[in-house]
Amino acid sequence: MNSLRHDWTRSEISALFALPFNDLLFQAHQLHRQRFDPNYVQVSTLLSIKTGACPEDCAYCSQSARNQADLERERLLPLAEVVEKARTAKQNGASRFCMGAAWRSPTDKNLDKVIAMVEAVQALGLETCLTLGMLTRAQTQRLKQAGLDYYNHNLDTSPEYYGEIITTRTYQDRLDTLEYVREAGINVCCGGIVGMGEQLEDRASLLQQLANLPTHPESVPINMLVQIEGTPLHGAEEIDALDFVRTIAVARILMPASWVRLSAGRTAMSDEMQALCFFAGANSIFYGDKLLTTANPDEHKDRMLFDKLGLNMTEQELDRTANA
Ligand code: SAM
Ligand code: DTB
Ligand code: SF4
Repeated sequence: MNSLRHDWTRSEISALFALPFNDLLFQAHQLHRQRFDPNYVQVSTLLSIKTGACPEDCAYCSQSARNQADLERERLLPLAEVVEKARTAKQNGASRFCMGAAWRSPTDKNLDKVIAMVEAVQALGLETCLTLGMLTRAQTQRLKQAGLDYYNHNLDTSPEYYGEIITTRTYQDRLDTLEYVREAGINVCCGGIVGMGEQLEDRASLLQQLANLPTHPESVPINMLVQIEGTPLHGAEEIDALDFVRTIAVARILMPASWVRLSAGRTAMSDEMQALCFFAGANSIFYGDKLLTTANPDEHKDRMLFDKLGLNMTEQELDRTANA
């Protein structure tokens, strides 16, 4: 099996994007089979535990106080409500529960409350994931002690395009938080968004940033922009479906041991497009009818898709020799 690389050059990545589609998908799928059961898709359910009124200016986001999206703001949810939602997610088949908050960074007081949520969700037998914005080193240590499994913090786009999307925090701020999460020994979930009007080179550059981190993120969410009225990116040029599939395939090739998550944007994708994404190496999704503030396909729809494709949400014993 190939060893993991952290020295991908831009021209190598651009060459992958330029491959004939069949050659790219074949290469990605072969690599996928070497390390993963190709018929298993891990499912996580999201919950927004604190919604809206965010001081950051992310141009895609419904939750930024600077955007004009029609959104009901909500303070930090009570513990009991979070536990109830997590219990339902588990009953519906989720293996991980991800809690997101519209903060630039959590205060230590808020972190205490979130830690109680992590402990309660874990006690239900679910893996836990948080996305709360920037963290300090000390905060990551506390989350590790609480037993947090994953922290999601996205690079969002290329360093070159970043200034068009966010001005209230730097790329380096994001890299710093990712470093603290990694140092603390929490699994890193880090990816980005495509379909924000970026060029193909920006997608190559984002994937280069991710693949050349000292350790690949264990989970790489590839979001397709959910266009939200009242945000600056409403009306942005949409990404071509096959270019989206190519982005998944290149992520799989650059980070062959990582879980590649087909994330936001699935309500706008056909079954056929999602099937190609799974073939290209996507092996996790968000499951349940809501992402943070926007719609996701409901459980029934996803179960039908999984049935049609013969995909499982439950991990089976993998005989690697049979898949090689
Ligand atoms: N406030 C925290 C932060 O930004 O780090 C955590 C929550 S934030 C909503 C988590 C991620 O969701 C963002 O980094 C972005 O990649 C993704 N996201 C937000 N709005 C999106 C949209 N409209 N379409 C696609 N992805 C989106
Ligand atoms: C990620 O990369 N995508 C998720 C999760 N991490 C937190 C969030 C998607 C949000 C989509 C827009 C919304 O529902 O507000
Ligand atoms: Fe705030 Fe996160 Fe939305 Fe940016 S992406 S506006 S930081 S909630």
